[in-house]
Amino acid sequence: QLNSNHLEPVAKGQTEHGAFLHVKTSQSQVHIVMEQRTSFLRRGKDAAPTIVEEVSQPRRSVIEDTGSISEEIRFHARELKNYTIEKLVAIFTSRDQGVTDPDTVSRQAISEAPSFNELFERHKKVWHELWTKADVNIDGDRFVQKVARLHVYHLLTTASPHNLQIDAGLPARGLHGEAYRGHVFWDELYIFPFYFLHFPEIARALLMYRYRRLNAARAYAREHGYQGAMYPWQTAADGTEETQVIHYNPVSGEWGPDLSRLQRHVSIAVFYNVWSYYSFTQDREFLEQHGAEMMLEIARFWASIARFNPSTGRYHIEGVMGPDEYHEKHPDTKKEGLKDNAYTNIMVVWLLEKAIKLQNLLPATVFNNLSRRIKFDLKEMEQWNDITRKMNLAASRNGIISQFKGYLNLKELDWEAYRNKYGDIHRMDRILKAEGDSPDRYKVAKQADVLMTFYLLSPHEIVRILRQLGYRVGDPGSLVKANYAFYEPRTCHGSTLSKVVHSALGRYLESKETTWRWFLKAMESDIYDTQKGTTTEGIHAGVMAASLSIIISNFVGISFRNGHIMVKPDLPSHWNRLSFRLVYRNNWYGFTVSRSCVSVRLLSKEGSGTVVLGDKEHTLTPAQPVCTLSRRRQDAQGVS
Ligand code: IFM
Repeated sequence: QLNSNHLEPVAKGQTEHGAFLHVKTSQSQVHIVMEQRTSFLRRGKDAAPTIVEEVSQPRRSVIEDTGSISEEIRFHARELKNYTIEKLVAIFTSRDQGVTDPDTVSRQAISEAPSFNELFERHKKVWHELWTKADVNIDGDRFVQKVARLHVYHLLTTASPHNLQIDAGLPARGLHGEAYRGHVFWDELYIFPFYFLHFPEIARALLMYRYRRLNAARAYAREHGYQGAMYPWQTAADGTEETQVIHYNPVSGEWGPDLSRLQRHVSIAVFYNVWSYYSFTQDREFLEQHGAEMMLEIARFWASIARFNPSTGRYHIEGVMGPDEYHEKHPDTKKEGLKDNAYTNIMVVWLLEKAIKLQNLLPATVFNNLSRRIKFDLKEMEQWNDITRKMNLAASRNGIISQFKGYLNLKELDWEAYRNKYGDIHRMDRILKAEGDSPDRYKVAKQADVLMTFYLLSPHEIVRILRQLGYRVGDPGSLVKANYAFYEPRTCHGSTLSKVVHSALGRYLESKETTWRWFLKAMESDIYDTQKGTTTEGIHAGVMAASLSIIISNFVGISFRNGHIMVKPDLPSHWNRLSFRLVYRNNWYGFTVSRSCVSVRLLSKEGSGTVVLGDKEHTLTPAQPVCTLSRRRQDAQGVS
């Protein structure tokens, strides 16, 4: 029952060369003008098309309806002759830069437009440039090759170089349908690495969407009694909270409360993306003028929501939800939200440490000016530092990090019984609620939550943070293995995002099989519409982009450390060869990985970069642009 009619007619009519249609969006009042030119051509077999109005005068008429216009062309066709009708449309909106009257501009554009053939040549050239930067070429796997390109294509039709000029975020479901009303979520966390590695300028433009909504995030924090900036779970044009408050359950046919706005962790994602963008690009201008301000304000928010409890001697965060959307509150309480969600608390420690670093990272004048502008006092960092040592994590047993306070005491779900009864149990929340029960009572998750921490931080980093907080933990490898073994079987994977997280973690489990199994499920998500109907409402941009990241991070084994590119390939055994390009810290590199050899080439004409292949460090320069590692040496170095 959503209103799917978003356009109001303004004007339309016939023109000398075709027709035009002027509409405006019903809420935001953006004017959109489409001006059409139709030419009637006859194409000889080899000859270029020529305008042949004189040969057989076509009769044109327009058909008008409310908010629509079309053209009808009648002519006498001769048997065995080819005819071409060329329709060009110019589209301008009142939001285009340098345009005050989209009517005039579109009319002028269409009258000056060259032929379709010429436009098509330009179009191909632009796409060729995009593909050169983003393509991944896989020999040995037709399915993955096809789907990887499908994913690249849909990401680029959602956010492309056009985004540099417009104030737009990246909607979780692309620009392809009405799912989630085009809202922007934390899914950026999964999507941005694609842009960091192939189009950092687009990533920057998307981050600017967040920066322009920093004031709205400040207001949202204040509205809830916090300091700094709290980004809303779902956001659209003006940066205010857009999350629905009721949720339809198709299993029961009833509406119920929706608390998902308590996913305050979206502010962790914004911080993480700003920091990652800076690490990938070293774009100091962005950091100094925009990024640092977002980071400090987000850190302030987390420091204000974390409350010190003198009786535990620790900081706690309450009233939030983790990425697992099934748990909305503790069972048998009315209070909304959870206490001490591990993903949130660990990531907050990580981000506060990064925010503290800003003081030394920024030039003193920049830091001081910014502090003055946002009334930042260095004493705040003392408290942040205290939190990084005393943040609470709910008690853990046998190396299992408890998802939140009380999680380990929840009931086990009878998975077999539900599988037998319902078959598809991806949405256990809806099933349990329809039965008058609640997922809050069970160890059942929609998607990776504790494991999400391992998607963003390395197991070493997590162990370091846990030890710093005073928790006894074993070695990083055992920690990730134990938590995967515990949480994966208790997860429904009701979100496509869950699949990429579980695939990515395969690298720490030393399990090629795990990586591959989840990777395939991720690749199948949209092309097969595995959620049965959700793809028709819009693509899943998160899984599309993150599946491409798995190719780079897991199969080619690329990671970035201290400005170096580390490469440890682990290709699926049936892949013969893989090649692609990426940009890191302003230098473009070309990678070719085959069964017998890995080679990396510096493509930029200036600059230099360090690549670590196997255990050997190579400095690539324009004079010495290539490094290679042969299969024999890979084997000797234990690279599979
Ligand atoms: O942001 C996600 C969330 O993690 C799971 N449900 C769908 C949202 C939008 O993709």
